[in-house]
Amino acid sequence: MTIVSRRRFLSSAAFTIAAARLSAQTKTEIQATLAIPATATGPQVPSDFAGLSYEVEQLTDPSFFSPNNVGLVRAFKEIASHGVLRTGGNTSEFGWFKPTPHTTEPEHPHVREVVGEPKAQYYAVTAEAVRNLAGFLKATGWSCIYGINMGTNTPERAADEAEFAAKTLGPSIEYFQIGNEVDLFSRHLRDPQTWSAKTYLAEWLKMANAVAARVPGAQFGIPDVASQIEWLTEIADAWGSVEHAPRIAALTHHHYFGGPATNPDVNIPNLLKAATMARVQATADTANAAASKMGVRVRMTEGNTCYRGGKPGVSDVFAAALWAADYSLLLASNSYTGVNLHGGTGMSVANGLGGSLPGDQMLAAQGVTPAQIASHPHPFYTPIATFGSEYILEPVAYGLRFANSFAGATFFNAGLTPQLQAAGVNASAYAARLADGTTAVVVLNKDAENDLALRLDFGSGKTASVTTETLRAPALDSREAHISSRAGAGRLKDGRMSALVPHASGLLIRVS
Ligand code: BDP
Repeated sequence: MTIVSRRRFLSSAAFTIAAARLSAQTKTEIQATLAIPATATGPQVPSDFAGLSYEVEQLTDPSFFSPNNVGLVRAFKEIASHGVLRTGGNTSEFGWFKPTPHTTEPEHPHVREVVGEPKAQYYAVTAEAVRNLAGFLKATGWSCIYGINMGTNTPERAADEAEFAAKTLGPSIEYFQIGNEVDLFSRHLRDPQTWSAKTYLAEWLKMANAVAARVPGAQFGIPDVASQIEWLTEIADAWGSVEHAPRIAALTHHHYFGGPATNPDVNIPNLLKAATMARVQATADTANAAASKMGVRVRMTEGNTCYRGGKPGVSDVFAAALWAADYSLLLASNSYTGVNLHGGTGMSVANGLGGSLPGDQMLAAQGVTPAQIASHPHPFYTPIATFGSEYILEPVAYGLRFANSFAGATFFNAGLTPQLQAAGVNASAYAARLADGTTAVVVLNKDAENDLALRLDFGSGKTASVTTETLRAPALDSREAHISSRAGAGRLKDGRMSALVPHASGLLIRVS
């Protein structure tokens, strides 16, 4: 039996009371039977499905994404042996490429300053940082989606940076992403009277074509919207009449459950309820319709539990692990090529949000001491937290890691989740044929009270040995997560087996 764990203790009185309440609820057991089909006809999950998203500002410290930053290299590999790092975020609109130490900062076009929106503070991306990133990606076995400033950049400078990045990173670049959350540019970077999917596309094409002229074979993700998913539809509709269309690798968008931290609706019950994943599904339906028109797949390039830096007690607890596993598998089962959970250092994310995190202000207003505040990861949603010189996997990263057992798998088109919900338990289930030919089922019991007594039917006559993995913690609001695996967990009898999935836990069953 192997166990990997993340344990940090609850520190504030408020959380302790909440924990007692959540774990004192009475439990019942709900029975359900799931039949697993014999042939896998659903979407194929890329082997590098798992992803993380970081701010471009993170590159201002060339020692961060560096092969010498062994703690971070190890943390990435603990999440997935192959994954995709995306650089972007609010700070990407203020990044400028500095090819030599003597290059002076250029004039930055297009800036409007708006109260409440991040101030224009510019970040130099040096050649050294890009070279170190190349070494970091080699050391981790990951590749990257390379984010380029659109908000305050020129086509020529975008092309200079892309050319250097392509040369330096080689096959480690999956594709370029020009612009972050471009649907929000009307708030702070462009004229709200004229900004639209149409004006965006015209501007984007100039930059992308300037890049493509200098980087043969360059591919792009587009449009990386925050929430206006209809922009994907508009772009797909307009695409047929685009002359000299650059090569598109994926349609991209973001999706956070909610936010900001001060919003009382951002809480554990809402995070885990079925309607939360129904919203993810609705977004995926629109995105997929647009993508199939363009002959590409979709990637969720940035998302997490709670925007504007996350919410303590929601983003950094075990509930976030169950959310992340469900979110990732739901998108994988919708043909997404991957999911990038946003995070990084507190400073890099705060810089993109006007200098501070609402979650910190919330804790301070509750009288939480500075030492207790510092015991939380910053930003609160980050999958990999920085505590001094240590990199720690947070519960949300355990959810991504748990979902990553489906990397390289092919889904059975089974529709299992509605069957569990119909039985009266708030749980999700996914089944796939794994890359090694074994059949796997993941059940995420997000129910705060009900245990799930599951009967699985893999088809009569089959006998096979069973391996399990569990994702669990003492309570939904525990600041910890554990994944433990057990080989020889049982055998199928005439194709059938039973399993108990306790409330607030995940179970992976592999039969081979
Ligand atoms: C997105 C931005 C990212 C932020 C994040 C947040 O792309 O830079 O850090 O949301 O609000 O809007 O936490």
